[in-house]
Amino acid sequence: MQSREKSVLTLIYPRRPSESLVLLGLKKRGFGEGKFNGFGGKLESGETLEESAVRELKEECGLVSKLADLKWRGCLTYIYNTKPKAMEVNVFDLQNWEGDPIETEEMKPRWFEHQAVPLSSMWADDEFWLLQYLEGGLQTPFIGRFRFKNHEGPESWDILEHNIASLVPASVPRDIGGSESGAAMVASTVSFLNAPSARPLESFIRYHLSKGFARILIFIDSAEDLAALDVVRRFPALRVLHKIRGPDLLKEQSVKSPDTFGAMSNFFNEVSARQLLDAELALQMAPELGCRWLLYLDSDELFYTKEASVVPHFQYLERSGIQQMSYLNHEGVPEKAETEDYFATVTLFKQHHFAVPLSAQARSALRFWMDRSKRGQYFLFYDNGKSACRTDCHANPKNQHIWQLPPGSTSCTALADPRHMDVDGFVDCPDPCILHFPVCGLSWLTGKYRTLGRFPDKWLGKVNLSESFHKDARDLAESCSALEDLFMQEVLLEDKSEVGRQLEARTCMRILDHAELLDAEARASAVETESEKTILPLADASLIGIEKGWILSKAMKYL
Ligand code: 8OG
Repeated sequence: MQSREKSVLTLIYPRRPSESLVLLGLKKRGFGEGKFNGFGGKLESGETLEESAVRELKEECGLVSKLADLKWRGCLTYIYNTKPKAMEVNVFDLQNWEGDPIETEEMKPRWFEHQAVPLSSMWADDEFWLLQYLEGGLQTPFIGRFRFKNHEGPESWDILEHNIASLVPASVPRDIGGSESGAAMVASTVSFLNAPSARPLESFIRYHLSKGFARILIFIDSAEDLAALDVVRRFPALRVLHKIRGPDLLKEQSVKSPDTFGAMSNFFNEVSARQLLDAELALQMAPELGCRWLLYLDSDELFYTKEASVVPHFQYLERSGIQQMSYLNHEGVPEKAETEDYFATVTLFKQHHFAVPLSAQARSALRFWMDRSKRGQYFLFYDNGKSACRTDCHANPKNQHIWQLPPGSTSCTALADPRHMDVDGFVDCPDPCILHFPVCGLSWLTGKYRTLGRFPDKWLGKVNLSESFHKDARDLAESCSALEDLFMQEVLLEDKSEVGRQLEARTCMRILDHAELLDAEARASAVETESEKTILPLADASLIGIEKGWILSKAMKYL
């Protein structure tokens, strides 16, 4: 299973709405020759999306636009059965410009009244949305996806799939200012310097944007990380913001978060210290950007929901007076040794142990993981969930997992922790949850520990790191073959019958929709999942005393 590569393009419609006029151009050569369309094209290397739009507009019809006058309105993905790459086309509205349209080598511009737009001489998808958009009937922002039989010739009229919809309007403030109910921001500190590719960052952003997060804020942990920078610049600046680690950010953080800055100043070489400062800055920026909720994630995590959008969930929290909500995290299991993009390819997850049924089958399936791990671990990484927090409640990040709220605030959790059961704060919430994809490929494991270096035995000078996979990987990082052995032994699961047993016992679960949303060819593995389902009998989830005790003891770390 592989994610489909995408070219990023722009498409600009200069308009005079009061006169119902739109400027289109007849394409004189190349892709789309003979068709009328808006103006735009492919991003060139080093350009931002908006810079590219301004350049294409000038080149194709001579109009000069300011960056700020371009208004991002939506994103359309085009797949052609005859082309391996998909096209991700960002649609911009433009109502202010300088100059008059001129014919160029590429395009012959012409004004059209809306009702006279020549749909029969345009790309076939346009009849599904363009007039509605121009007339204000399609609420923006919108996302769409079209599959064509061919990218040229008569078969380019055959649309095999079409789908276009407005994003939940509240989720994305059209312009800066004003906070909408349910509007949320995802922030993350990322480093792809030693990584096999920056494709997962692209998927991280694309996934959260299409799930209705209003803004994504990316802290690029090193100014040398050009691959990460290149990715963030290809998304609309209205929704994807970034900050780069360097003197300016350091200064901003020292001014805006003097306490945390002072407390962390001896630990800047530890990624956790930098993350704490970034999370705090994100919390300060979010309300200014119209976001009522903040979720601070790592770049190997997705905020998963089966629903089309996260907005109704955050609106529900608002109505319930909840200021912080902690979600269960599930841990990805790679079934192949290498992947360029773990988000698009990993579909098997160990369920959080609080979500594992208390059955004999589950006990034996948990044993499998603990026996193959040198440190007897079921999860190889954290199991304390991640939290979303209201941005107006004066919280401080305790760590990357949870926020410290002022007294009187309401925090709830989906983690039914028997060690300190918070009966009032417990909310049964299997969805949304966090999908964690740690070291989901051998080169991701080696890259991660090369980047982390020899981190100290104490976290931020205080908390002792336990003997764990994490510490073992640090100690083995110098030797590629030792890391490979660790990966084969403790991370990778190639054995299909064991996968089947884990699914049957419901320790593991198969989730496909994130991969499908990212345009991976997830269907092949969906078929596999079907057969997994049909061959295997349903798990016996009845509660048996000894299993219940064993699993709860495991959860409480007594075993
Ligand atoms: O640089 P060039 O002119 O080749 O860029 C193609 C332009 O056409 C760009 O603005 C995006 C737009 N475009 C496609 N494919 C499709 C499509 O299938 N439908 C529509 N409406 N526009 C398209 O590249």
